[in-house]
Amino acid sequence: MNDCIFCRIINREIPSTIVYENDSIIAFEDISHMAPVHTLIVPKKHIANILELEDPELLEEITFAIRKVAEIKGVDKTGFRIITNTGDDGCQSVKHLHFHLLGGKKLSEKLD
Ligand code: DGP
Repeated sequence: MNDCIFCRIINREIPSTIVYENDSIIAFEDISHMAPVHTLIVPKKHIANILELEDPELLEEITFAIRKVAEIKGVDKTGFRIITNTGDDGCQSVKHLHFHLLGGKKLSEKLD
């Protein structure tokens, strides 16, 4: 998937600020921060979106990575929000499964 921007970040073809990484997951800072903490948690395997996620072990690894990133970014005690935009109505712009971890302030209760 050479045309996938997140695959290119994973392959170090595009620089990013990496927050956490293991064999199956990478987490890096979102290029356009929407909150004081805005980190993307991304499986290294190219999966289009959450509807294509069929591996329960990978889901467990994503959950583990979310917890790790929340600790690293210092929002595990204060709270945060996880968002995975899916498809056109969900405004998914990058077609590689990713989870936005947002926090560092009291977030709006509004969806948009
Ligand atoms: P979404 O709209 O849910 O598909 O979110 C994609 C996010 O990816 C968006 O918040 C901006 C971020 N993004 C896009 N291109 C890059 C990039 O080259 N580097 C980084 N760090 N983030 C990117």
